[in-house]
Amino acid sequence: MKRLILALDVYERERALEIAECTADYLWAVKVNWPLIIGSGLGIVTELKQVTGLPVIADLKLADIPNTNGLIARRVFGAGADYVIAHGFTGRDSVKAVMELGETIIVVEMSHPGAREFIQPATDKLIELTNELEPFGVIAPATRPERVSYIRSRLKDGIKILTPGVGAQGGKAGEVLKAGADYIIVGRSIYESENPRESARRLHEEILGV
Ligand code: BMP
Repeated sequence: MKRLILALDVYERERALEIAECTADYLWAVKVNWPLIIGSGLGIVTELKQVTGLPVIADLKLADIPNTNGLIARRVFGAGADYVIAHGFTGRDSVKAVMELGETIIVVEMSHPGAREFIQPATDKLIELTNELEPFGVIAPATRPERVSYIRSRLKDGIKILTPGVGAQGGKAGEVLKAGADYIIVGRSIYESENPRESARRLHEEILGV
């Protein structure tokens, strides 16, 4: 089973397409974030889908009023994105505005140290919101497997857990999958490596071994 998501945080269109194409065999999906959209335009979503045949996750971390979230999400789903990531802290109405347009992933906790300041204290409420709205999945930190276990234990069955933070941020694929993650999100350890295909293959093997 494929459980690896490539975080394609480069600016350049050609580099992005090249890395996505050569790693696609080992991926479940490709995630695009602001750097790639700013550098290459929204059309990259459509192109990545054509080149890889994989789902594309638009990691926009939408955090606005419902109308603005909806205006953004409509265009991004329209470009072919299969999933859009939204923050939950802006409230149910803002998240629902995205969910009405397509499959949504809600941030319930982040992987960086600063997440402890404001996001982690709100995780329980964000889990509650998620269980009520039942989106496709949530973002949780691969850098803190114990938090992934905690989130898993409180999340409704069927809601997927996607975890960034493996590799460059210090998280370990095996540990976070054992803690309950469904997918791992990896960026720099793949796209900055000398051989992105080989790096993706190794991570895929590690996943299969769990
Ligand atoms: P990297 O493997 O290079 O650290 O990339 C991780 C990716 O996941 C980046 O696109 C980052 O924006 C995203 N991400 C994260 O690292 N932590 C989070 O809590 C949420 C994220 O979306």
